[in-house]
Amino acid sequence: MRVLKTAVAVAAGALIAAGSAAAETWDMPMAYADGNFHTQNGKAFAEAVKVATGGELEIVVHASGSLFKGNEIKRALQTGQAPIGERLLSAHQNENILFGFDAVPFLATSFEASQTLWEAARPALEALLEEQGLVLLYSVPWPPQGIYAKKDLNSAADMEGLKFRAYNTATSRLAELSGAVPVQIEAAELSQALATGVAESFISSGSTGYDRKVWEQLSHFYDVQAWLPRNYVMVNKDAWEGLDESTQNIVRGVAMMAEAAGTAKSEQLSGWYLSQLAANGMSVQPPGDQLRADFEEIGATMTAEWLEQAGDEGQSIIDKFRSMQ
Ligand code: PCA
Repeated sequence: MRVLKTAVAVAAGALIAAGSAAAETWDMPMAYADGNFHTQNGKAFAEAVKVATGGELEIVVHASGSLFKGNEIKRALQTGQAPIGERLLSAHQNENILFGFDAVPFLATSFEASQTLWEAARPALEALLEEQGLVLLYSVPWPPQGIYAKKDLNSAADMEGLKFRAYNTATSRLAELSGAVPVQIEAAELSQALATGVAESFISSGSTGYDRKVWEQLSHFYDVQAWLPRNYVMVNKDAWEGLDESTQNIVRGVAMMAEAAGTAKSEQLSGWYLSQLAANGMSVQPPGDQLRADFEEIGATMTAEWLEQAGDEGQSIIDKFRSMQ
């Protein structure tokens, strides 16, 4: 009896060892709130990978910048500190201007145009990431970007001197060109920055305004629809190459579905977020004529600056985008 028990225990131990040798667990840092639609989509992606690989690959999502802060995630992936993660790539426009193709003002302002721009830019982005040791899996846009403030903004002149929270160089530049004072803050720290007066205005989607309950400090949202920046889920190349081919194929397939599902969700929730801002007492409106005209002028300057820095590669993305429309 004792021998049998020992044999069963040994066999069970061997099975567990065999199972754990084959199965892999990947930590997935994400920068945004747990309830945010990107995070929820990332969790659905992780769950689907687990089911579809029969548990061979388990992805564990860490939301709200809890494992790595937003501005640390890309480096963590490149250095292999995390195998997979999500990042707003336009935040790295200062590293390579191409990362900012999705934050060029008024280039693509609808979900449809954002999709076309993405199709035009994807090969160049994939190649750039590959050079940096990263494999792109999927990308999902945020809803269109508008301006938050705690007073009426009738023109850019009304933004003079406002402490303006920025999330990348494009949003800093927009602040500067409007006479505001930019300060870089991750979405995870936004509520605190508004509460302590470090920031009093910013540009973002209804999604981030809703996630951060900004109606507690701010009163106005202007639906400028300046651009739809994207989040990107990427894998460290060595980690990717460590997967067998069939697992890679499964992950690719699930990623395609996550891109489609996340994009549909973003579009579907876009109006709902704005209705929630209004339901919580904010004035939600399109920009007036002067504010719109001022932003268009600022946008033209920023577009010219982006094209100048992005050179032929940037121009060819834009030419391809225009030819596809
Ligand atoms: N929310 C993110 C990026 C774009 C958006 O809509 C943020 O404000 O940080």
